[in-house]
Parts: sequence; structure tokens; C-alpha cells
Amino acid sequence: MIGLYSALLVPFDEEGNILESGLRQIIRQNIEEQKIDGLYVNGSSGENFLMNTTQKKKVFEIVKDEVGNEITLIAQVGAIDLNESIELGKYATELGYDALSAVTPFYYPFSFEEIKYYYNAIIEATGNDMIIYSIPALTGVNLSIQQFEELFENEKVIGIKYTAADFFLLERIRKAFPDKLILSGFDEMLIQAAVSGVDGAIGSTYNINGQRARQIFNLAKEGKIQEAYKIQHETNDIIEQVLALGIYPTLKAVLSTKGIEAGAVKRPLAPLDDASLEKVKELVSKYNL
Ligand code: NGF
Repeated sequence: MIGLYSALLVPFDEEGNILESGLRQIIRQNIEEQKIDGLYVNGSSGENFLMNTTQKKKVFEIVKDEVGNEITLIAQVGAIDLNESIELGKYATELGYDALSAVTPFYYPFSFEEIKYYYNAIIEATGNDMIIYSIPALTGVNLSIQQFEELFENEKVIGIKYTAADFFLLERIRKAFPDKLILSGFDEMLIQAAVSGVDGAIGSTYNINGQRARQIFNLAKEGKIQEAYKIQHETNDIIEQVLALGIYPTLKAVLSTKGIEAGAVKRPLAPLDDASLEKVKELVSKYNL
């Protein structure tokens, strides 16, 4: 399960329906152009939390159908409705997804016992491996090293998707659990994560910038830090502009300039205006995206 994963983007029409042919095109360019090792399906970048259950299942189905066994597939099934998580987890497992991942339950201030119950319930119902999706900035859930240890007591919890900038905690987790999988989540901090010993990474920008991410990761792992930083700096020039314009519509607009049917973002997320679309074209040409 080590490697670089794109957090798969999902194209929608103006009414919020999934564009199946566009989704297949995005998958193919991730494999053929970005050369990624796997896809993280129905995460934040897939606008998962804006979709209904039927749409989430549809995405799982299309992705597996398009990918087959070419690359590794992780299904994000987390939801605050545990029954939905279980239903999605069973569905993705039956489709043949390599592992599940679930965001820590959010909105209500769940106790750690409740969070643990949630993970163990999904694992028990599906029998699949689980990667904890920790993203404190969006969920408000900050798990401590002791809490990770308790979650890891279930051997089906194989690792963490670590989307945080706390490199002290990351170092502590790496040292304490050398055999657990750690996939880092912030593309703009890939070099720091690689040096900290992560096994790979999952990112939204790898949909358009996967090859630079690969160079950063490999160079950092080989100890060629200055060379890795050169590419991280260039990458962060791109990410800075993408974030300023609005991450998901901008990533889709970049794909659209390449003739991919990347569609719109799902409302209430807002589309880009004409001035922003012009800036996207400049970005694509300047960085050869
Ligand atoms: O989009 C977010 C939200 N984070 C992603 C990634 O960690 C999670 C990250 O790539 C993800 O994409 C998913 O679950 O689908 C950022 O977009 C990127 O580093 C720019 O900040 O924080």
C-alpha cells in the first residue's frame, strides 16, 4: 500500500450529477500521465461530503470498473452516520477495494470511546483493512499518540492518512509504529513528510502535478534534500495559486484545459469566474501542467 495516491476529483454537471465519462478520463490521466500508484476515492477532494449515498456508491463502482487491478484503490467511507459508513464499506469491499479509510467522525464532539467504536464497527462489518483519516483542521478531532496506539490494537487498522502539520506528532507516531502505514496528506509539505519517514502520500494536487510529487518524494527519500526542495518550491508556487483561486474548481479547470471533461464543483461550492479561468490558463502554460 506504499506509494503516491491521487485524492480523486469527481466531475459534476451543473445539477450536481456525476459525469461518468469525465470521471473515467480523470482516472486514466492519473494513471497514464501522473503515474500515480493508487487512488483515494471519495475523500475531501472527491467532494464526498456533498454527495448522497447513491452517488458515493456510483463513484466506487465506476472507479473499480475503470481501474480493475492496475493500481491500488482505497475507499473513503467515513460519515457521521455509522450505518452509511458500514453500507459503503461493505459495498467497496465487495467491489474489491484494497483497503478502506474513514475520516474521524465529525460535527458532534464524539468521545474517544465513540470514535474507537466507529472504527471497530466498520472493520467488524466489512472485514477489510482500515486507514484512519486524520484531518484535524476540518474535523476538529486531534488524536493523541496514545489514542492512535489504542486504535492500532485492532490489527485491521493498518495505518493513518495524516493530514496535519504537526511534525512532532508525526515523528512520534513513526518511531512508535514502524510497521504501520503512514500516508501524508498535505501536498505542500510532502518533502517534510518524506523526510519524517512516511510511506507515501495522498493528495488532491497529484491529479495535476503527480510527476513533480514523485520527484520530490524520491529525491527526499534518497537524501537529496536540496534537489527535492527545488521541486517542492516550484510545486508550492503552483499550490499557492491553486489555493488562492479555490482548490477544487481550479484543479478541475486545469484538467479542462487539457480537454478532460472535468465538469463543475458541486454546489454550494462556487465555480470560477472568467478572470480566474484566465489565471488558470496562465498557470497551466507557465508550469506545463
Ligand atoms: O483537500 C484537502 C483538505 N486536503 C488534501 C488531502 O489531504 C485530502 C490535500 O491534498 C484529500 O485530498 C482527500 O481526502 O480527498 C490538499 O488539498 C493540498 O495539500 C492543498 O492544501 O485539507
